[in-house]
Amino acid sequence: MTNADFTPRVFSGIQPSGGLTLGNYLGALKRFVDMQNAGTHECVYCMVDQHAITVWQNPADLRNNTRELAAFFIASGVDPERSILFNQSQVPAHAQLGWIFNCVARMGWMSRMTQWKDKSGKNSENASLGLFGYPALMAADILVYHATHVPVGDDQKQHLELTRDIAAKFNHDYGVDFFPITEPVIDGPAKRVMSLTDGTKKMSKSDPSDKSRINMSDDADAIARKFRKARTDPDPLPDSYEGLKDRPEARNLVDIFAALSERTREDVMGEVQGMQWGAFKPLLADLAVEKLSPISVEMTRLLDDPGEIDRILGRGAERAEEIANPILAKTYEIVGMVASK
Ligand code: AQP
Repeated sequence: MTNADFTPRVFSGIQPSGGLTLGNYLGALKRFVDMQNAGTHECVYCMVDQHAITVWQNPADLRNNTRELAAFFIASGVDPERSILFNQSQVPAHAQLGWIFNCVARMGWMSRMTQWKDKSGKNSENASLGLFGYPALMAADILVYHATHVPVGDDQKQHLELTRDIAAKFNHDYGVDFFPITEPVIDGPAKRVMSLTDGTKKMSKSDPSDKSRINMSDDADAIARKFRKARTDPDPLPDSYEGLKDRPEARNLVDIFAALSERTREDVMGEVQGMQWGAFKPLLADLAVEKLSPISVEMTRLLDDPGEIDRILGRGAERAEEIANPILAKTYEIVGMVASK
């Protein structure tokens, strides 16, 4: 079988660990909406609460962050009728397939994951077993839907390669052609949004400096201030995108502008070439406020009714199970588990 024999299906997830950034929006959410609206794939989107607890989460915060993330999805344009939207813990098939993949993935593969090395740091003896096993659960999140495509930011590339390795090893070991070899979808100008204070580092919610990122909760003043203060070099914008090759901070701001305005980098360069930062930064700030403010206003409105958010997620989980449970049952059968009830 090739991927063309599987139903075209997108899966992606975001951790409800709080502190959503412009990186999450441009690298993930906005592209989830684009894939939904393209109408070519069935789209399954998940708040991966079981991944979030691989590092400590205060229970009350986890509950709030899950609802806030659901509001972020919906306010950004994910339609819970057209896409399937739910939180991971409510579909036990993820964890059940995750266990099987724990037995397929090799220790050596997992130890090479750069996110494991970064997040466990020098204190890996004290990191949770879940943090180490995270990529096997992520493979299960994807493959329990036989997802053919996964839109993610560039930082998730290695985990998707591991997902492909797990699928291939399972298929090989059991002599089946059961799991698709999922294609990562890592494209567009904002596949890796960088920090506003250091163009060589990813924009991230865990950066100690709030100035390094745009939070989805930032108001217009904060957005304008952060872009105004964003680190750049003294030169004006060059004539072409190639001219930004060795200018990571400048390139990042142009990439953000292109992604927010849904234009190509070349098109943007045609407009802004030769500009000084004093002229470009306010343009960028205005654009960001124009695009992000309606999302945060809508999030606030949705969060006024958490019961309705829970109802939407519950319905999404039921729809997700209709796809996931038969795939899990077939996996058990392949593995040799006796279906005794
Ligand atoms: N800076 C980014 N640029 C592009 N895409 C990004 N993503 C995250 N940051 C960027 C994408 O957002 C999705 C959700 O990722 P996650 O739930 O794993 O969140 P995260 O990667 O933990 O977010 P942070 O801010 O990067 O957290 P920390 O600081 O804990 O590492 C993914 O598709 C991811 O690629």
